Amino acid sequence: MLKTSILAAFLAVIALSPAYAAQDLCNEAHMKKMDDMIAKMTDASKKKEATAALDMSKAAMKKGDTAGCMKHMNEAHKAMGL
Ligand SMILES: [Cu+2]
Repeated sequence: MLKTSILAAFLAVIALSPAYAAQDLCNEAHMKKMDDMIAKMTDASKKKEATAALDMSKAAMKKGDTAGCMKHMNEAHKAMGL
């Protein structure tokens, strides 16, 4: 069940042009926005989770690893409740 919905979500992302989505989210402007949003989080453990995921996302972005950047970005979004 869970695997099926993850796969469905994954396919939906591909259908919606991953290049555009990655370009839209894996950049300095969005990272700044994420930092601001995380700074406003009130749940300490979720905040820590989001910060850790975003750090990994930034590291992947610097390496030019867009897939890794998006993977960790999604984890950060999830921790943020997005
Ligand atoms: Cu983001």
